[in-house]
Amino acid sequence: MTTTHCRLIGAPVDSGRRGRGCLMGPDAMRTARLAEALRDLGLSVTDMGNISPDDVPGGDVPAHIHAYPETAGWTHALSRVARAAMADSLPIFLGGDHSLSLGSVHGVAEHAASEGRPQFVLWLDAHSDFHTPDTSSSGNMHGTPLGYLTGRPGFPGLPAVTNPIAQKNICIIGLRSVDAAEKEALQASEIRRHDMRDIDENGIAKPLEAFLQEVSRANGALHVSLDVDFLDPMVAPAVGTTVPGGATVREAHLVMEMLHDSELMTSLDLVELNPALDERGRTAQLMVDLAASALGRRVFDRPTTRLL
Ligand code: Z70
Ligand code: MN
Ligand code: MN
Ligand code: MN
Repeated sequence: MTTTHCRLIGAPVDSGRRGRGCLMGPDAMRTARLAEALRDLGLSVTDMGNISPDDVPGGDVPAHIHAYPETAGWTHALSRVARAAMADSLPIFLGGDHSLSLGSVHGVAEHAASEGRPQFVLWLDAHSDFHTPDTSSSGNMHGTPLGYLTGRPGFPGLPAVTNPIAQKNICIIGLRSVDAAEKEALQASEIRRHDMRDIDENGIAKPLEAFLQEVSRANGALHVSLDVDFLDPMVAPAVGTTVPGGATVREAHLVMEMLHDSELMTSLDLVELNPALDERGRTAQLMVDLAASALGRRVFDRPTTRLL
């Protein structure tokens, strides 16, 4: 088996919401020894350092949209870096708020299209992030990446979405805060969505396994976007948008372990970590430990993978 090469790409994006602090996320995860944890698993790891946004004009969006040109600049830079990194590695994007994924997923989807593979996205989040600038009531662009990536209109000045993610290729797990406009659009879409009630009733493994089967059958590329607020704020306090009732440490590790067993994950975002709100670095450490599980850390090896 070939050694996985991981590229850590720091993207201190702080323009996707009004509160400050996500720009410290990449260094908090470095401090929690992300690179070392992955090397301990036998992976080769290159830390690319932090990237910077392009200088672009943005575009004509509603006046209440916060810092649109800056987010547009990040999207252009991230898309380019993501696409390049896919050529020889499994990129891990260290955020930064969730507007980071406007660019990271745009870039990985272009790479998948160049290989003739369908792109799939697993969105682990309390929120659906399916707004467009026109439907957003908060004006925060971190609530819009799935809207943009599926090709919804209203994102002037961002890279053209020439390879939109098919709605049926997206699975959101962890939902417990969805705005009215998003709910309507989601219900009219083919996006797979699992709220916390669904997880409580059926467990987290079954919906994930069904989705992974689809990715496998289609020989798809799989991008995983892990928002800190997927987790319960009791275990992951370092996030601006806390919503009670989130995933447990055990549920989150199970998701990550199943992802590794599936051998399907091709790229990963770790987003929304706000170290200014953390307690002695525990949320940063949890994000690092979850990434390690996704890349193969185990208590004990298991004889077969779930997908076989
Ligand atoms: C809300 C909005 C959001 C993340 C919060 C919240 C969006 N729907 N996204 N935290 N990651 O402002 O649009
Ligand atoms: Mn490839
Ligand atoms: Mn999010
Ligand atoms: Mn969220």
